[in-house]
Amino acid sequence: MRTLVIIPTFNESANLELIVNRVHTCQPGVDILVADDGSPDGTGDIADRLAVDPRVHVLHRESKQGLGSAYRAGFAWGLDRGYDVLVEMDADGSHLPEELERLLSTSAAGADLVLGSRWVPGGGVVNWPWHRRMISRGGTLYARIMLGIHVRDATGGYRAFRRATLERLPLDEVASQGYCFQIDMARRVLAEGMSIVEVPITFVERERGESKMSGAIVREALWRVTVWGLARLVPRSLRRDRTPHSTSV
Ligand SMILES: Nc1nc2c(ncn2[C@@H]2O[C@H](COP(=O)(O)OP(=O)(O)OP(=O)(O)O)[C@@H](O)[C@H]2O)c(=O)[nH]1
Ligand SMILES: [Mg+2]
Repeated sequence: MRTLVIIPTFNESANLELIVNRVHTCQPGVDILVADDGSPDGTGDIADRLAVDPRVHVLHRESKQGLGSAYRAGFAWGLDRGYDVLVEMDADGSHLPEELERLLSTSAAGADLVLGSRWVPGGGVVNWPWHRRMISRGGTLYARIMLGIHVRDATGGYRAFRRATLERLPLDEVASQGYCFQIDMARRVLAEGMSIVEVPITFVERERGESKMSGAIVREALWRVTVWGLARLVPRSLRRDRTPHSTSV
């Protein structure tokens, strides 16, 4: 199995080398793709330097275009090059490379999508303030109710997709940009009748660099989940019929 770990970066100069080395210490056989959005702090240059190791690759994009867009570009890059498993991992050390083995073995056992989950027995968070816990748990609860998806951690970003899973999804149609991207991908996997398996992870709050979490990212998720949920929950008969065959007087 050829595995690609995709690490999106924006201003992660204090973290990138550490995380790349940790991944290769834990999993020497995996390749890494750093998807950098023109970080002003020089993260892209660090990635280029790390790419003297043939297992490290870099995708440079000119400007900050969002996490969802970075992952879509990373998936396309990995699918084009024949990888069997594509992993999402943050650069800031929140996703422990030491736990990657658990995701990979669950993927190899047949899960179409493996979610690293903070909110299943054995999972958890370290050093997270209460408001981040509330956003994470509240976000998943809202997604469960609105979208009818039965996952415990819908917003987490430590995941392993099998190649065939991504090939079945219309990636070009996924418009979510922030953390809503994770909810969007999970709902699409389930809508296609594919399987999600959650494995416990310990999410450690970043120690270096700045978070890109923002009010706009939370609002995007709220808005999109509400729209998708209403489309699912409101009976068709109550929605305005916009089909070309309808007549209105
Ligand atoms: N390429 C790219 N990467 C991004 C973008 N936004 C965030 N990232 C990266 O995505 C990962 C997750 O972002 P974080 O800022 O750590 O978000 P978070 O983990 O929810 O927030 P914290 O817990 O506060 O760190 C990090 O590796 C970021 O550098 C973006 O627009 N483009
Ligand atoms: Mg983070």
